[in-house]
Amino acid sequence: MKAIALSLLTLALLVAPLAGSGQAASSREYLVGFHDAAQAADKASFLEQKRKLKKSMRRLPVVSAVLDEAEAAALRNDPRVAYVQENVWIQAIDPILGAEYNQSWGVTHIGGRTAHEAGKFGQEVRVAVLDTGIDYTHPDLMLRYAGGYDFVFDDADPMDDNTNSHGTHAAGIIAAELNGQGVVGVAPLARIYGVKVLDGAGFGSLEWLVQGIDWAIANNMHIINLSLGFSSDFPAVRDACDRAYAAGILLVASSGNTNQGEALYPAAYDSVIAANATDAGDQFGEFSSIDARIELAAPGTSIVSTARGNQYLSLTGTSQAAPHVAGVAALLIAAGIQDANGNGRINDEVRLRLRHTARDLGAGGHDPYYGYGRIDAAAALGLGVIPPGDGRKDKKDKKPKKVDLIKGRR
Ligand SMILES: [Ca+2]
Ligand SMILES: [Ca+2]
Ligand SMILES: [Ca+2]
Ligand SMILES: [Ca+2]
Repeated sequence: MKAIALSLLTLALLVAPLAGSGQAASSREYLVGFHDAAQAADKASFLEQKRKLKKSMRRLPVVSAVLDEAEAAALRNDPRVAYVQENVWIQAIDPILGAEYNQSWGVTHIGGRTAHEAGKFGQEVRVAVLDTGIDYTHPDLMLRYAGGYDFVFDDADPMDDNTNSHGTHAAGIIAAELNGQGVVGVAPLARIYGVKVLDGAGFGSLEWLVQGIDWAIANNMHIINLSLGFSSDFPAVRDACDRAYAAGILLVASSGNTNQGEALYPAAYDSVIAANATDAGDQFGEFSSIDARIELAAPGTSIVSTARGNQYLSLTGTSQAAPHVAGVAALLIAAGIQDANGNGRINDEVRLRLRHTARDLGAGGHDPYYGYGRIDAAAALGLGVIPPGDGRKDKKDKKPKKVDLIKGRR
């Protein structure tokens, strides 16, 4: 990928003058520069006697003083004085955050930037990424990472050891830091938990997966992201997902890169949101599934996100779609969505909001390609509608690397 230009903090002048406090209304603060230090010291003591001195610089031949206009004019005519400059406010130039939004086209496309500009960042929402682990040393993830567990090696260190950084990539789509570098996630102030249930090759066992779901329930996760799947309906997984959902957790899973076959489990379960992939033109990702159980569509082609070893990587698949959905869910939870039906949990309300505010695509209403439609963070948060195609600045696609952990092959 192209290099990310780091924005520099530089200073810009504003034009708001600072009135001298406690002085006559016509008095203002000035910086007075001299040609040499002796002149400055001489004038400093004079101004101090007149109680007009503010500060004497230690090394520079400069004093600051509160002066009226006549005094300032007199100093300007003094041959010892190099300049008389009114004091004004200055301000840091904001980092060029647009670069992150250009990299993260999916985040921008679904209204993520609109959400962020409205102060919606998914603050403090707990998202468990059940995957190959997370490279929590990545500068775009290290502040977002909040813990986790490794059920593959049975230890508390869920470092990602997957060649394609599968879990690290999903984590970045959900919550990569809005820090002026790299990419930005949908919910860049969410808390990310790495729950490693897949090994470095992308394979996992049912036991690891069930343990991972159990961990998420025990640790009060709000959301579980499952960029994984299989064609068999295993009662152990079904029961674990149903119980997690009943416990109030929102579960999002990739439908599977089945090339228009049936959706995989756990996405196909009622208790889990099945996410299909769309491209920057809201077209169906042809590798996705076609199934009446598809619930939502989300960006999943040529998605640039975090990779192991301080890298960024473009990946394509339904594995990239699910984390976009999880991110929007985090925005809604942080925004304080209410338990409207009074059943003691909000995951059902979040789910309905995601459906009702999705942009309907393809055949009218729910359909087996896009489900209820492509997710829209701005609409879900009631922030209005962004123009279609927004944020897709660089049309020149990088060659997508297809990752297919869903089907257990690479
Ligand atoms: Ca970033
Ligand atoms: Ca489902
Ligand atoms: Ca509820
Ligand atoms: Ca439709």
